[in-house]
Amino acid sequence: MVQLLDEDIKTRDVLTWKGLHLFHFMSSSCSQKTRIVLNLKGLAWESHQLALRDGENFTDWYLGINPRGLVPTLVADGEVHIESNDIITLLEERYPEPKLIPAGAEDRMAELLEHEDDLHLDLRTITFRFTQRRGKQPKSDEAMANYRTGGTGTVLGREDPNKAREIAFWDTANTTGISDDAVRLSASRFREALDGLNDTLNASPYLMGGELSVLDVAWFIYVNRLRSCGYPMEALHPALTGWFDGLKARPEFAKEIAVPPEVQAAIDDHHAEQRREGRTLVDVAGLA
Ligand SMILES: N[C@@H](CCC(=O)N[C@@H](CS)C(=O)NCC(=O)O)C(=O)O
Repeated sequence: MVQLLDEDIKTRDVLTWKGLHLFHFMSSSCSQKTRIVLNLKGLAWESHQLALRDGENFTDWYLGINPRGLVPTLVADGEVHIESNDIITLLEERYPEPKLIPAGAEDRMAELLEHEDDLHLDLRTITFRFTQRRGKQPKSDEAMANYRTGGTGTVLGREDPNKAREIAFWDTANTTGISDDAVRLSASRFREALDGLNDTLNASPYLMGGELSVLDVAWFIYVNRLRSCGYPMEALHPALTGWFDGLKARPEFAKEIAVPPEVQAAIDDHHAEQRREGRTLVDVAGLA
């Protein structure tokens, strides 16, 4: 669990906040995951939206509560929690109804969520190439300069290696761009993971058996993003399609993944160009 220690937190005003406050971004996958769990549990929370593309997650204020500069962050009665999977696990512990981690499966769930989180940079790699155009330099020099120096740089009292990994990702995206090799590697990791999920769903309605769990929420979000990037989900992993459509029909899920028409138009336009150039996700990753 990543509940920040007092020494990790530079932005002190949140320490007196009451109730649940979520810092998030509408189309961020990890934010969507957290919001769906809040919806399923019927919890009231205060929304604090950050515009990632304007660098609002790299300000001194925000780095003061999330030294990694990532969304989401949950402030719960003055405690600061980061990492979406830790946040949803915390919500499950504190608000056990409806149950979203089967009794006795807590350790197994932690492992499965870790596996999902390990693929997060792969999701970002694919997202930045295959949703709307991101421009030659997705993060401005000013945002990156703030990012490098802002916040304590520590998580749980120790210098945070994740921040260096994030900086390396953005430096690559800003300079050489996301390469075809990186796309191929990320897509092959997903293909393997999704094959496994497809086998599970051939045998049971949900990823942990007969009941919905946080694992379904986490993978629903990934599957949604990959589909919108042009990943051939139905052709490669057909069991995931019925599972996905069933979840998408639920309002708690549907409202969190709604895409504004102008964003959808920008994605469609980018895909049309990629089709003309033979540079779709299927083409680049050889997924056909
Ligand atoms: N492991 C983290 C990953 C969080 C993450 O990477 N969030 C993305 C949005 S989905 C983000 O904040 N990206 C920063 C940016 O795009 O500037 C978690 O699960 O919370």
